[in-house]
Amino acid sequence: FALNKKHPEPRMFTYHEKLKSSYDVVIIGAGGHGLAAAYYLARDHGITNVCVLEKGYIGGGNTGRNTTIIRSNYLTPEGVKFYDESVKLWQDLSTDFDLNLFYANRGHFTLAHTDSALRTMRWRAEVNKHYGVNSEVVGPEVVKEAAPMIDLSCAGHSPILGALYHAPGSVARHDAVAWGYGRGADQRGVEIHQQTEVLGIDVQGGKVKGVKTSRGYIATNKVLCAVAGSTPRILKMVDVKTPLYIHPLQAMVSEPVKPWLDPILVSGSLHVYISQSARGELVMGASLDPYELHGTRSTLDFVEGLSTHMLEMFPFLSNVKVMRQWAGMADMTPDFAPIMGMTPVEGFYLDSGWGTWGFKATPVCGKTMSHTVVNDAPHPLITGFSLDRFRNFALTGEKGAASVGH
Ligand code: FAD
Ligand code: PYC
Repeated sequence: FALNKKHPEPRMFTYHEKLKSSYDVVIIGAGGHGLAAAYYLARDHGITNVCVLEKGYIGGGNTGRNTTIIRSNYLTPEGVKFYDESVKLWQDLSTDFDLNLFYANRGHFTLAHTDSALRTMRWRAEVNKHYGVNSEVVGPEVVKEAAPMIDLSCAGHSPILGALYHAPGSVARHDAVAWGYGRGADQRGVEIHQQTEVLGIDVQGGKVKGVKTSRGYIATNKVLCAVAGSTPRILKMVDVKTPLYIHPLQAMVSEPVKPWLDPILVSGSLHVYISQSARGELVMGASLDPYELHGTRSTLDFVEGLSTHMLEMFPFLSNVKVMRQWAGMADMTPDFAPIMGMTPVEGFYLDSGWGTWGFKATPVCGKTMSHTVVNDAPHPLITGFSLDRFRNFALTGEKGAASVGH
């Protein structure tokens, strides 16, 4: 047996035996957001003395647990502009990384079963069009044309009156996104340390001085926290208060079946959504669990409720088997918009409040947070998402566009 000496470089990531004693920037969390920030810090700003610390493995948090829906049909001007920028970045990522992300443009329907839901769809469509985003309200016949297997009456009790149709709606392979950003950052000199937990943050005189980890102390003046469902634990270390609360969000997939569903469908009233993956699995989810819990337990109650409503829309699925179910910890905000940018602690930057909606934002978060860390000022696209908004009563209300029931 002979090793292939032509390719001595690692296939994906370099293993670093030791942490350095200091870095220019320390990023906590090797999910999509932390790795994207590392990637753009290196690629766009030339800052490579950076480490990403991950207590588990790359993409093992919500990045590897989500249902991969990408869209920009939000409700507020701040949201629409921000997510639209992300959708544009998504379209080039596979080429950028030289890695197939299975990015698939499918079209996205948010089904309306009541007059009041239709009114919100019209509102969203108008805001979207105003900012150049392709969304429009359509009748039930368009839904039937796009998904012929659907029962438009939903078992007779929740007839579909129309939908918000968003042509750019897409799906992608979620863990490949983390790998692509991670590999791109690694190739540019960023160090990724898995199995390395942040245990404390050294703050002196209101400024970040270093980070205590399970593998030793690191000196640094800049820390970016991108840990989604673990954000409250990190915030305790710097004594910063936010209105974040953690709820489980569950999902499940079926056994693979032949392709029959092109678009992504979300039902507001039935509180379920579905798409079909490149492998043929039906990827399905429901509402947030109604209790606060810092855990990733998945429940029978969830599978039963979701299956019941799914069969109301698609009765022919009654013999299709459920293969896997799981949960992630969603870091929810009161207004369903993220919390991004600077904090009262100098050198501590926050990328959080991603709740049930942050996968689609991965590229734009990397772009805007790297800019914010480098310039010590929030990127213009994230000023509506500052922590201050809760003190100033200037919320960015996105609940009507959250897609998942609450
Ligand atoms: P994560 O991927 O969670 O990464 C954070 C990382 O930080 C983790 O790997 C964790 O191990 C690490 N970490 C935590 N504490 C520490 C510590 N002390 N030291 C070191 N490392 C630490 N969004 C959408 O846009 N579309 C969807 O369809 C969608 N569906 C979803 C479905 C489900 C079931 C769930 C749970 C979420 C869904 N989301 C969706 C939301 C989306 O998954 C998240 O908002 C997004 O993945 C957050 O990415 P992240 O990189 O910020 O966090
Ligand atoms: O943000 O589109 C979304 C979404 C769908 C399911 C979970 N999040």
